[in-house]
Amino acid sequence: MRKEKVKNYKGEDQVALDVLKNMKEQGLESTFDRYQNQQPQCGFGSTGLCCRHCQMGPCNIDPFGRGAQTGVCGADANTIAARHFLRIVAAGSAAHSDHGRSVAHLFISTARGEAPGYEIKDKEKLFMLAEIFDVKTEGRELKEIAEEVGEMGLAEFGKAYGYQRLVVRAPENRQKVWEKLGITPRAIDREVTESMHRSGMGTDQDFKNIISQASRVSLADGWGGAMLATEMQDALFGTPKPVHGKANMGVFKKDTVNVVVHGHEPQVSEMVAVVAQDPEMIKLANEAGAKDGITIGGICCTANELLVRHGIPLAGHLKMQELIIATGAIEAVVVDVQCIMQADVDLSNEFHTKVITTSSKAKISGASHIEVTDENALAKAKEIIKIAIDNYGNRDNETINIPKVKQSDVVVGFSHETIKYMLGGKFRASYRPLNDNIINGRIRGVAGVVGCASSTVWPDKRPYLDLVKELIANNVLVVQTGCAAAECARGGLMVPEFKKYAGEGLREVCEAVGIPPVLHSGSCVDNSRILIALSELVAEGGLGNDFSELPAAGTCLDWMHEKALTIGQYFVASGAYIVFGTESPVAGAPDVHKYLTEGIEEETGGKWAFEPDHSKIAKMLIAAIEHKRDLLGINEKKERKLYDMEDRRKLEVV
Ligand code: SF4
Ligand code: MSK
Repeated sequence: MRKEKVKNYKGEDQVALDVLKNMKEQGLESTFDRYQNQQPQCGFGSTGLCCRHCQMGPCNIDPFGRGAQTGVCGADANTIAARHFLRIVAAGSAAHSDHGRSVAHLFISTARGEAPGYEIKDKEKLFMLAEIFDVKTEGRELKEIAEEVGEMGLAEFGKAYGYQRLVVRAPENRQKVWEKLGITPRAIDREVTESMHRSGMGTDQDFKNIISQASRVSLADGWGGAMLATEMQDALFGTPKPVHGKANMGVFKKDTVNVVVHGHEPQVSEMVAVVAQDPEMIKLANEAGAKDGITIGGICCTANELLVRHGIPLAGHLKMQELIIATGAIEAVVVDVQCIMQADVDLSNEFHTKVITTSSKAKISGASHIEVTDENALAKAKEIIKIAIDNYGNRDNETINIPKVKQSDVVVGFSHETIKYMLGGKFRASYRPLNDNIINGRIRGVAGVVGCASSTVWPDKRPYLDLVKELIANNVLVVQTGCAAAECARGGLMVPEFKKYAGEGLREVCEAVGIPPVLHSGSCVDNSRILIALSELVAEGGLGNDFSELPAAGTCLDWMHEKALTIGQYFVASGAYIVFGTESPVAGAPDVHKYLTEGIEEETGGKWAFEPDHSKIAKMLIAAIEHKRDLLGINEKKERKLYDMEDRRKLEVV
């Protein structure tokens, strides 16, 4: 391992700072050091002005107009930046959708009885999917229905003709907008392939046309691959319902065998979690000296999946993965796909920790590989847990440093079905109360605060906590997914008691309904839940006839993965206002930037904003929500008190 001078840190996340201090004393580097070591990063790349799509390049465009204004082939800044944007969005779509494909395969294996340990847990969800896919249910056995639904789901990836079936869940007016623009998504794989084709040398060279494909490939994710992943996972593992859990690094104990599950696809981690509760395994752990048994703690979206369905503790998000390993108390890090830092392996070698890869798609040099398939998952999960138990005795007790931090309690699991149920009860499940409270102004609107928490920002600041506090203080209901949700869970924002920090109107509604003002809806693919919740708001009536009319907006502060840009683009293409807390990835091409932040609104009804000053973002979202309220004619005349930064600082995080 490269041991370089580690920077001094100051910041607000004491838990992380304690571990970072310890790492510094041991001469261990972290993602934060590597980020510093990369400075200054390439200005051409970060503003979208670098093209290496053919071997005549790489080509750069001089943003100051002094040097080259075209690539060797004549491609200008707009073409190069738009292609760059499209390839990011296509890659994000590919990642989410390949996840969805794995779930569809597991769904079919489970239906055929070829995947021991898995079962179809949520029959209502299965029947919902059967209805959308026109699969007959009457007089048929469940496994037959499930197999056909699985096949239909799988066909969405590669079918030769037609459009994504799940788009029928969008409001009718929205479907018409897509039809008019020619961006209704076809087969998922086709959209990804066409994106790669169009963005290659010498094909699509009209930036608006390129961005329109970015819309279509992103919609193939939001209303295709990601939505299929969410719904099929719900059918397999259960649709999330409110559940108590814990969040933060201290979930791991000195006297337990500690296993981290990390990545995105819950197939492996579901089995690992089941096996960890097996009395035989607990006995083995006890015999190995771990008197309190086995602890499973999650990182990234695998963590979110387990937390929202089973209340299994969430240890942290993306940028905490190394800090968790550096506690020296982790026997095994079991990873599946996406957001796994290669550096985890080197760091683990400084301790007794074993990194175990499980997917044929994601091996890491130096890690152990145990290939998990639908058929062998149960057996392999046992093998993995036994490896972790055997490794417990190899700990160096002197280097163990689990931060002494109070775990944050959380109440999570707010799927759109749950929200509907909580609003109206079992027999009158409906979004009506939410619509009414938005119309009467108690709740001003809804904000999605989602996506990554990257090494570019923290631990100097915890911007998600500030943002969410400001939003709820201004009576905006917050819905979260991904690492943004993990950060707010760690920060103690996801308990009903947190409603005391909400504005009066939102607080009253939360009290009446029994929900926190900050709703954890799941992982990155579960942004599809937000799309469906918004469809429900439109269908319920009184808030316009399309997403673009709703008093709603979304944000991701420090996005990292390509998937985040894809999510942003499918919301923009669905009619939403989306603010990302970074510089524009197409800043070097002012025409493309202007189109994404202004012109595209005339077409899709949604638009982007990029604002690196995070302290401004709550106000931008609130202003957008109030603007939509004005247009709907539901804004009352009386003056409202807007909480500003000063007021917000007075709010304490529990
Ligand atoms: Fe350069 Fe054009 Fe090739 Fe891109 S496609 S690397 S701009 S020559
Ligand atoms: S894990 S994609 S850092 S949210 Fe979904 Fe977190 Fe972003 Fe990975």
